[in-house]
Amino acid sequence: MTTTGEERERGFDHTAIEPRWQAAWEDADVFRIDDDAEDPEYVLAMFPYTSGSLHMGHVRNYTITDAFARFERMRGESVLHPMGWDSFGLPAENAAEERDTNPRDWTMQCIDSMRDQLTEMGFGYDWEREVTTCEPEYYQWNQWLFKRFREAGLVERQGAELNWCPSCETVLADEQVEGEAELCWRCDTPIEHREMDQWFFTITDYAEELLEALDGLDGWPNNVREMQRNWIGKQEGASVAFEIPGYGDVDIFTTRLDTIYGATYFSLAPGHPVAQEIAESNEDVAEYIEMAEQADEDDLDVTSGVFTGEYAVNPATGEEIPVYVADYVLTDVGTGALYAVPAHDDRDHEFAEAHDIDIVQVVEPGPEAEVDADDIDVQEAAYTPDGLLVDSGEYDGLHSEDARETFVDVFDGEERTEYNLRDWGISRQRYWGTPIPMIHCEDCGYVEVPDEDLPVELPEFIHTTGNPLDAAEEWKHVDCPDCGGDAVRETDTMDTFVDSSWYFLRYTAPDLTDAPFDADRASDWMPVDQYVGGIEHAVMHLLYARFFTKVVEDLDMLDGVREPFTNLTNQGMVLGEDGHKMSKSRGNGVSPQRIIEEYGADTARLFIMEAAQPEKELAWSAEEVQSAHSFLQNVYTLAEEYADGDVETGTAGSEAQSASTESGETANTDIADYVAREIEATAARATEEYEQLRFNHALQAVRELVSLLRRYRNATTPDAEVFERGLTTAAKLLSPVAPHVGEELWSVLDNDGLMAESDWPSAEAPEDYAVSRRLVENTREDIRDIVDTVGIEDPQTITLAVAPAWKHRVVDIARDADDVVPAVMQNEELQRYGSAAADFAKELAGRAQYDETLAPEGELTALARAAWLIEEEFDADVVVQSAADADDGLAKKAEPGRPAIDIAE
Ligand code: ANZ
Ligand code: ZN
Repeated sequence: MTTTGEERERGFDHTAIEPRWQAAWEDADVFRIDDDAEDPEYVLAMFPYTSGSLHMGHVRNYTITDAFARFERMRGESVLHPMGWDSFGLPAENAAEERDTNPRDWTMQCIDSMRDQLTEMGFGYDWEREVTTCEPEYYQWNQWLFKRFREAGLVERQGAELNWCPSCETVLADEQVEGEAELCWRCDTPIEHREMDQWFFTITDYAEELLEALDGLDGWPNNVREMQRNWIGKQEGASVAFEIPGYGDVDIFTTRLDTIYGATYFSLAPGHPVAQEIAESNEDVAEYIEMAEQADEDDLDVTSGVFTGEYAVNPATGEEIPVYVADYVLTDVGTGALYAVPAHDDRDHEFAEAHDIDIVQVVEPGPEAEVDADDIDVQEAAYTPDGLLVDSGEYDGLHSEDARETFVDVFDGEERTEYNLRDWGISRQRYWGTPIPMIHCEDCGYVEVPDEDLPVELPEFIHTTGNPLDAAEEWKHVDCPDCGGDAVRETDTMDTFVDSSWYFLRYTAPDLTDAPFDADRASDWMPVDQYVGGIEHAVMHLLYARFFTKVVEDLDMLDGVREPFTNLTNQGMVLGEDGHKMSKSRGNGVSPQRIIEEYGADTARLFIMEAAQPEKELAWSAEEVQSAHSFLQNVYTLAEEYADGDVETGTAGSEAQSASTESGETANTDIADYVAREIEATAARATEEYEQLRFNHALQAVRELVSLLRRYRNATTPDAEVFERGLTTAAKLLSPVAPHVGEELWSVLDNDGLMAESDWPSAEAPEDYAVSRRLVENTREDIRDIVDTVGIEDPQTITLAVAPAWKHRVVDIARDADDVVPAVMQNEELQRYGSAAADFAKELAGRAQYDETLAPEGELTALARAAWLIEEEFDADVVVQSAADADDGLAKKAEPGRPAIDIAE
């Protein structure tokens, strides 16, 4: 123990300690993980887009994983906690334009400054595993994987609607189209929609597995799983052919085959081949299709459509129904054709009203329905639930569900499952992304860039209105790998979601030059145990990452890992003090930099973790930031005072074990026991909370422990060993969240090495902790009640008498007995207590439950240990007695779990 003797200013200076410990961690390689580590705990935060500066959302996200990683590491786990950069994307191109630089230099600058900010926050990453997606060392593997996917039949060229600026003659990303009027961001010309061929990953091949496997992801929030289910949108239905004379049979897809008798018109998507065929000889239809293709999806309402003059034959009724081409029918959903039933579908109803089409009811509510059949008027509104068939020929009275089954055979249909999920279009007409490794040759068509020519590196950035890659003449023109003739490179780059679909695999071997990741290591290290990030990625990123994982497993690059993330946590939003989402544009932002400078990283981290559980919204509060800061200073000051010998300590009981005691005083054993048990219990509770990522609860426990230590010090001469253990435990439990202060405390308390590398406190709650605590709390509560109701001004002595053993016996019997009184009366042992036992049994019989209690000796000990708290609270002496020692009158009132209380003034 160091005693300086002289008074000095207490507290820590965050500007001094934080950089110091950051350097110490770095020197000691605390966060490095060896390649040969076996199945480490994989803790991962979604890597940031390289905007140049961290915002509070990042800080929150990364504090969560860092605290959890540190917790696991101290518990003895080897922990993989890497960080990288999602560094491709359009904003870098815009920034480069604005600043007259190029996306690469701009991005690298952003990375450097963000890396510094992360370090200043005290986040501990294995920087040797840093992954940067805009480096050819990384993106070459996007290209390589693209080729493997293509070989596996998972890459297709399909038409897709793109934004086209007729003035700039270029395709625009959605982000480059501005406002309702949809103007080009550069020249303000209204954009057009053009159908163009694009590269797609056929994620729909995995739709069923992506859906099914969601059930097994029980470490994921339900809402995310539900969002993915909806996104995949499985529909079970049937396809049936309708004949359109002159054009042959046209397959429709329906989920309501039971309503086929009510079909009063037929609809084709503008892109349906039969619609196109009709357009050849029908100008109205041709015009409509042209218009629909130009328009944005949401521009047309559901009533938009054109009658073709053709009719389709309803196979159920033999009737001819008019054929429309309507934009609400989507070309790539189902078969792109449907029969419409205005009486039972809202959309069809609206369309029928607008086009004056018949509405024929064929389903009515069954007996189990809440509405009466007579109250339904399908002319007014569609009746959409299942029911009983009417006006359906020989099938009247059949239930919808049965009809759907029956009709598949009757109308020669086929059961068919459809998904809302579309294939993943990965083509982007911009520079700052992964070049798609394809070459187009007039003679050979699309030819892959051979593996040995990978990576296809990005050429120098060119300032231009269109896609810089289109302007990179030298880069663009190459020889065809097949025939050697003149050919052109694909100038589209990949969606940046490709980068983030497998970066978590690359962390296993970030420098590997002959494969995207180390297959054995990845198979061992994956899946990620705890993944933390924003809810905005609930669908796209998480679905694509799941898709990639399944594909690479099927390509034998991974073994036995079909899901990437076992546990997922979406951190809630950070709100400004005004209660709105914190954002630059609102001006309610708090910059992490400023908080670090003013209060230090630990304060920011502690505030964030105490203010709300990770999934909940967090409202910024300057006051609470201040309070977090004070708490850290107070803990630190208490430790310093102890270290400086300003806390007078002694040794409890006879077994003097603390060599650090200088004063040689005797400390009260009961109190020391009490505090020691609270220390253990706190460690147990905090551990459990950390495991569940309920950091705020864990920290609450730490705060309680610290205030107990302070009371301990004020109430008596603390036992040195117990007091120091309390401080050390509090420091350790605090350190995942406030690691710099943790280290500082560790060294103030005279320990060697780093706290980050020390062991987590043992996490077993002491024996009978919960029951003892309840006994003490109830007793204190009862004393307060008595003092209040009786109006005792100045209590002198509080006597507590615990119940005798026989009463415990009665409770034990009551606990198991159906009929308490007879069960007690029949007990031989208890008979000698006569009417007292009977009375007590009668009293118990009226109660609903019997809490677990301690044996009489246990109660005596527990109350004796806690007597000091009662003495402190009521400023009175406390006497704890067994039933035998107590006054008869008092002892009689004692019950198990509820000592009798006498208060003398
Ligand atoms: C007849 C019918 C009658 C339908 C009825 C519904 C209700 P949901 O409803 O979301 O499960 N459909 C089929 N192909 C389509 C396409 N390419 N574009 C737009 N809609 C299409 O989706 C299934 C229903 O969507 C199908 O069932 C079909 O309309 C329509 F009382 O067929 B239904
Ligand atoms: Zn060729």
